[in-house]
Amino acid sequence: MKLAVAIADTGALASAFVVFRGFRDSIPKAARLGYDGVELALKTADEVNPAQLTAWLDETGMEVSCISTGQVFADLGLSFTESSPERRERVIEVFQGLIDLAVKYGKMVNIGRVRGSIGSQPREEAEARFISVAQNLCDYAAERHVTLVLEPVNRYEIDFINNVQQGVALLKKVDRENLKLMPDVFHMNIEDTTIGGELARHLEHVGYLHLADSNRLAPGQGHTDFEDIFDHLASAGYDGWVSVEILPKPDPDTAAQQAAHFLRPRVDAHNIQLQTRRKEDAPRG
Ligand code: LER
Ligand code: MN
Repeated sequence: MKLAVAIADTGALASAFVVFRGFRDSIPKAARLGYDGVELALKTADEVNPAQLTAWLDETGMEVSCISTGQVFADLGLSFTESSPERRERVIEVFQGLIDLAVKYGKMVNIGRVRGSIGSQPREEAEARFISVAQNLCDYAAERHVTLVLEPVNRYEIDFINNVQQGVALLKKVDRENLKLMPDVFHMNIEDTTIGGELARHLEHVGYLHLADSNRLAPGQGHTDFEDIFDHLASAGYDGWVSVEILPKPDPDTAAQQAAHFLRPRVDAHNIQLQTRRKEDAPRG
């Protein structure tokens, strides 16, 4: 398991849901706090200068965990369930650029609110449009060894795919191996029957995790039971990224520091548990 924090560059909308802004400063800052990587919130691939980004990553030993796409929805106003074919073409084009970038950075691209909503259209129509765009992009991504991760988001933000079970059902309809889920425990606290239990039950579909406490502050600052979540992740053997996506409160530095202070020891203990189990399970001889 590796630990990341969500960041955007300086030009991102104020609504971009990240802890730090400005790649140049936040990558070394996150490294100093003990994170293994950064999740990049992008709108289009040309926001990144690859030579520059690679230099900042190499200098700090950091990785990109995932490219997140909330700004494709919030800033560009695009979504997979759009009724206009031209606008669906445009979202495919933007995602192809982000998938190309992910080949070098993280090998993972998220689908959050950009999946779109049902609104007043018949559910089957919206779902069929989502499936067609998702299949098209999964096939493009598979050739490049990139995985797409669909994030269930709570009902107060969107009306399509609110919990993990709904996410799994849609994954089965899309039927592509490189489409996984990105559960966010903040949304799960609102929508799912349990958090740890649901994660463990559907672990084969989980590609990535967003962590925040019940109040969307740093883990440890609310009432989410992270001991239970980590116990379930350990017994199910989760070995992917966990990424801190929290409100930058009381300020970005304090929030990122609180999250790292709470999570770093738990991630390290989790990795020791996985290693020990692997040794015990290895054939003797
Ligand atoms: C995005 O990862 C997310 O969790 C959404 O709630 C942002 O609006
Ligand atoms: Mn999230």
